[in-house]
Amino acid sequence: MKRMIYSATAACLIATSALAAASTPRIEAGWVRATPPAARAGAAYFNLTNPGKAPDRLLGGSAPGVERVEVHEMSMTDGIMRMRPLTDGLVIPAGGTVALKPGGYHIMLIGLARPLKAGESLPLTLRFEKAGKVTVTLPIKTPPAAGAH
Ligand SMILES: [Cu+2]
Repeated sequence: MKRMIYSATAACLIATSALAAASTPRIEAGWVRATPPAARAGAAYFNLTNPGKAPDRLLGGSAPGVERVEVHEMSMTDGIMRMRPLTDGLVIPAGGTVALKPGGYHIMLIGLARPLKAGESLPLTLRFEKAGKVTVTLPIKTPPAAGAH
């Protein structure tokens, strides 16, 4: 009887890890904005796809040389661009993609130990409610000037 319980538990563990692998969020077209020398904060952008059958939530993360990694939303309120941290995280629907891009959702890199230099890269670890931690290495780039075509 005891043996049967053990094998049932093992089968259950295998099923759970297979499920986790199938629902690991995909991070594509990612980049980090290069910062001027004295900047204390930067931002990262990417397309986030949840291939899983259940919604997941991006909660935050970590990166070397960065004090805090937060999920932010930028929006226009009363004609003013405002930025606010998403304290409950960013929901990614099952099978859906959410774009983190300039002027919208973004990853805020707060408390930079050193500037983010174009041409270098930043390993960014993202923390999800269900999928746990996912690490991606993003290129650091200087975007075209605002308003440029
Ligand atoms: Cu922000």
